[in-house]
Amino acid sequence: MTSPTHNLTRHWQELDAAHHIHPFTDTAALNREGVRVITRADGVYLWDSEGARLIDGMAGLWCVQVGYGNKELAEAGYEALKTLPYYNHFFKTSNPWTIELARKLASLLPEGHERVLFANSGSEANDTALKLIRYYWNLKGKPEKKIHLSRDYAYHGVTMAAASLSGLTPMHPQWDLPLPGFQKVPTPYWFGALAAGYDDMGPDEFGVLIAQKLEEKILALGPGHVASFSAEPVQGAGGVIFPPATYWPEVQRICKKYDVLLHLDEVITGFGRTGEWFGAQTYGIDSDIMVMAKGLSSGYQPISAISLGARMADALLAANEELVHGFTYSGHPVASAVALKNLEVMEREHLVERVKSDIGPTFQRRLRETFADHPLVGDVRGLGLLAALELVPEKPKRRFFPRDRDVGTQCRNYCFKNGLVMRAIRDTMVLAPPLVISESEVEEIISKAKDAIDSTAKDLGKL
Ligand code: PXG
Repeated sequence: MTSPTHNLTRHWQELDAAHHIHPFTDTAALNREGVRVITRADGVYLWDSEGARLIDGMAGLWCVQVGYGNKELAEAGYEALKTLPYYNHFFKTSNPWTIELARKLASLLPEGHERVLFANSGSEANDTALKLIRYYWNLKGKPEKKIHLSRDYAYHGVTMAAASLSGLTPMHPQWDLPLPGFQKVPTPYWFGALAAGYDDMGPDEFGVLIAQKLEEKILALGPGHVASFSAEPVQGAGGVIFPPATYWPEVQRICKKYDVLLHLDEVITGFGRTGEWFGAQTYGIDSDIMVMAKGLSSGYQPISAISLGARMADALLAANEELVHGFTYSGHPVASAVALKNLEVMEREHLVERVKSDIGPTFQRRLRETFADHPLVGDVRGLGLLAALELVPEKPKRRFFPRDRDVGTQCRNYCFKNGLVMRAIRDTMVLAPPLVISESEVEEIISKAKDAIDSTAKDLGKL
């Protein structure tokens, strides 16, 4: 490709505006502004076509665990492309990379999860999981167990079923969703509890209260009608919501009591983000079915997986019939080769241990040292390399700015201007950097984030 020049940027912006419709974007508005064209990346940095460098505090979309520019992953993909660029698993066939990947995942997953299916995205994996849940209850002679419960603020993807499962309400009206049979329960978002109308109480008490809302919902619907409860161990795109310690034990008790399958969405929390391989391990969650994507290949290739706990795997195999499901690209050899290499690199470099006991704690400590007393920051929360800063009008009140002030977007715009990618979810600023980030890069993120938050605070007359 020609080296980027000013004219090339304009050229790409015009072509993009003429032909490309963007995800989760007002494309008409973007076309007036002109898109930013990212041309290369290395480590934790991105460069655009104007030569501007950005430090990526979001690991792409929460996925680039090993950082950008890892040659081993690139070479693994190239080797597979040369050797077996495509073949499928439909005709009683398989390939070495997918087989090895399935085995590797079984060794990393929580106990009991010995078998996996592959897909190409988190949405497809969740869609598949819901089909398998429906199939399970049909096999068990309980076809009336069909309702899928999930939480407010959940993000599970965009297919018809995954969007129905999602609890971010703006995801529904354009498509007449949710589909029938999808119902929501509240989220254990303690920081937002007062604003949502709950009484003032500590996180532990709140965790139990919200778990019990799940129980109330199951009882109201009738346990005989409820198929599953779906949840992210820590809610990501909904606002980086860490559950109080009391929440997951209570949820598990309730799911067991009413025979409701527990479907864990590990798309963000999987592959080291919270300091263990999976959020299930961080929170001690015993699930029936898990989905993973993103960090599985560090985003280098589209690939996702669904793992089955013993109960579901046994039922599926005991059925002794064709599983009428699968994608052309399920277990793609190139994606599998890259994912396998990604897991090898993560293990060899001890990236998960690093998040747990080295860079993760440093990141968390430095965020708290820098922002705990900041006049605009009402909460600093996080674990491993996942964190959120709540921008609030008045601390320590746990109240929010009016939505139309769009303080988060204002802050995010300052971040981009300062060369930092930090995401705003409502007025919650979110960080999830690559797991290979160094201490000095953490300092760079924190200093750029502080500049942006200071500038936002000044605009609001708070500094
Ligand atoms: N589950 C979770 C928990 C996710 O975060 C998906 C499923 C869907 O994965 P696919 O591969 O179908 O996109 C996700 C994806 C954001 C953002 O802005 C987050 C996601 C995707 C796009 C944007 O935070 N998460």
